[in-house]
Parts: sequence; C-alpha cells; structure tokens
Amino acid sequence: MKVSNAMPETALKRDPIVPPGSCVYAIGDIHGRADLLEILHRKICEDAASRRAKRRVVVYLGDYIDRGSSSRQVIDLLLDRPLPGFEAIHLLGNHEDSLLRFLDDTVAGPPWLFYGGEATVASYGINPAAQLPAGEDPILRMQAELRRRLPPRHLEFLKGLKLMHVEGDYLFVHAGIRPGVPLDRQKPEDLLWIRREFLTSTIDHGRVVVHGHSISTWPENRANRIGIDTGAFASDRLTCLVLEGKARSFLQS
Ligand SMILES: [Mn+2]
Repeated sequence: MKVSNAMPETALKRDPIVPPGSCVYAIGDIHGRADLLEILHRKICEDAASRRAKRRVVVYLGDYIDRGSSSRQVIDLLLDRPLPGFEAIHLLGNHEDSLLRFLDDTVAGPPWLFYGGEATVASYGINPAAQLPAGEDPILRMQAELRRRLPPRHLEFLKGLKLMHVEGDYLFVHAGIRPGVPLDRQKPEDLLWIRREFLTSTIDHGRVVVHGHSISTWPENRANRIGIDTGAFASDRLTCLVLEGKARSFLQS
C-alpha cells in the first residue's frame, strides 16, 4: 500500500463561508495607485448590483501608500468617496506603520523612504531631493515637513487602522499570521511583515487567512490562505477577492 505524504490540508473545514446574507470584498495592496482603485471600485459596484446579499462589506488589506505616485489621493479617495452602501474596514499595512513610526522617530525614516516612502512624501508636496542649507539634517527636515503637511484627517485615518478583521470562517490581515500561535497572541510585527513561515505553511489556521504583502502574479487561492497582492504599483493589476456563501471569485482593475 502506498503511504500518503499528504499535508494536513485535508483537516481544513471543507467549505469555509462568510456570514449568511453578506457579500465580502477584499482589496489587496494599492501602493499609491488611486487610478486603479477608482477602476476597481467601479467594478465592485457593478458586481454588487448583480447580487442579492443585503450586507456588503469591503476590507482593504493595507499598504495604501508608497511606491505609486498618488498616495495622498488614495487616502482622499477612501475618505471622500467610500463605496456607497458598504461597511468599510481599513487594515494597517507595514508601509503605513512605517510612516507613523517616522513621525515619532527619525530612525525609522531612511528605511521607509528607501522602500517607497519618497513617493508618499512627494505626494504631500515635499521634494525629497531638495537642496538644504549646509548643516541641516535632511531626515529631521523631512520629518518636520511631513508633520506639517499631513492633513489631520489623514493622520486620524492612519492611526485608526486595524490589525485584523474576521468575517465568518475568514480572517483578514495585511501580511499573514505566525502558524501555530493563537490569534490573541499574534505579534503586530508578524501580522504586518511575515512572509516565508506563513506562505509555506499548509496547516489549518482555524480560519482561511486573506492577506496581501507578498506579491504574486495571480491571486494565490489555497486551502488555508488567499494571497491577493498582485503588485498593482508595477503590474497595473489591483486585485479584489469576492466572498459570498462558500463561493470565491476575483475582480481586477
Ligand atoms: Mn506590505
């Protein structure tokens, strides 16, 4: 008899569902592409109009800012033109977390600016390459400028972002979770940054984890996780997962 090496994926609940009567939309990493968000919002409205679900929820998985050229505009769009008739949940991404840290501590500045933050400060009208008077610390200057130019409602939005959200058998989080650790003992560092240990894990996490943060060409629709960061800032493909009952489908910009 052949010995099975099957991973314990078979232990997963056969048909994970979202709450009855709800349709849940999850949007991956936007990274300063307000143009793509606008297109995707339109497609979500069309899709929702064709469904009977009474409760509509949209979960944004974080990383609204950095890399793309329109970070400020993405936050404006989320605040000023929310999807009508939807409950909106905004999760925290590691890029927003880095911006918030930089506002309090200049040490967080250089790595954040290098990994896409320069595009964000530019979208707030700050020239990252500006010539400074001799002796002036460019990072200190940048921090002061960002504190001055970040609209209070943007700061309030960023500070209000959540780490996790649950809908039925699905858990939504920016990067993933540390396998084997209960949800109430997960560290924010892992929820915002984890990659390999989570991406390669095939264990049942209790809920199907819907996440962004790690780029793949196509959505990764696995038994224990669904990855929907399709690298919109460079690929022009912003991805949305649609969950209703036990059905999963995808929309793209
Ligand atoms: Mn990320």
